[in-house]
Amino acid sequence: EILRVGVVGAGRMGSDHIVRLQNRMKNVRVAAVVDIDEPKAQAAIEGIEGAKVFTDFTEALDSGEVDAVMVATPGFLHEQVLLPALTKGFPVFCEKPLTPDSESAWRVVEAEETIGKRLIQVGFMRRFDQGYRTIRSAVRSGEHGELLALDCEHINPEVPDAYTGRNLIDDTVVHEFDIVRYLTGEEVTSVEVRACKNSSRAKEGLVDPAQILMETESGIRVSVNTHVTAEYGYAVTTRAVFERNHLEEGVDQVTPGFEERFVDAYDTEIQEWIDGCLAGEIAGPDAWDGYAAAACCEAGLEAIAEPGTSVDVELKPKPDLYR
Ligand code: ISE
Repeated sequence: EILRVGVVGAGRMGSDHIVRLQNRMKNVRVAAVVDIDEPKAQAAIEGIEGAKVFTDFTEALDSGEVDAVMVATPGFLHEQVLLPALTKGFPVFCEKPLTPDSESAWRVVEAEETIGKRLIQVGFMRRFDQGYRTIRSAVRSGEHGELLALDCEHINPEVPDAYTGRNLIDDTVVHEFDIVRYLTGEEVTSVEVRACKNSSRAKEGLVDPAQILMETESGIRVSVNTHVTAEYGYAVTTRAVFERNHLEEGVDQVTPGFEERFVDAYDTEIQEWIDGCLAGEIAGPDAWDGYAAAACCEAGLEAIAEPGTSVDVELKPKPDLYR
């Protein structure tokens, strides 16, 4: 059986996924590409037999030629695709963030809950990275004692022109919000931002570098050093501080961008989604994870406005569907 995927958004991530689906994934084909920028969509399907271009995603959903949807538009445009896709019963892979704020993310959670079935997998690809999986098993097995702290680095060579001050939180640090929840198996309870000397390379309104501090339910301390205009490359590292050992991951891995750094993670993530769609069972990070990350982002945005202040993360009770 072959899964026919409609990709919405032919930007940096959408095009990367199209190449992945077409060249490296099994049991799948790109059936449609949707982008308001038609030439861009056209360029993305070049050489892909049978793929069609749409400028309106509802037309693609109603075409009868798509079995599953991949959403790769900018985060603020996700909800308008997610809600109709859910109503029509399509399994969805949604790039991170699910949506940029918790109110809209909660609407997505509620829509899925109403259907009563998991249809969305959120694109937190780090959960599929071997290094993170190793740390997570050590947390679970307790072989090094309790996990006490996580010290992380998140370096980007540059950010797109459209990247605003808030994107540091809802586009970049959103990965750490999720991976901290994944590694610890706990919710993040508070977020604080420290801002000191700012880079002359950062545009107006962007705190760069920054240090984001978090705490989890059991009191695990997390620090994330961000620098998103670092020019020299892309680097993501984690040091997990256990009672009797420290585990490091990602050290010495500097790549041009995130595509290369996480290529294996992306491949595993997408193949598992394809397999899940074909089996009728979606797994991986879910809409609740997307909502929880959005709630952390909200606290993060409040924290960035008031450096040095710790802001609590507020979560609604978790619906049964995600337990
Ligand atoms: C980008 O959108 C990503 O998802 C990358 O993984 C992240 O490192 C980067 O900061 C974001 O802008």
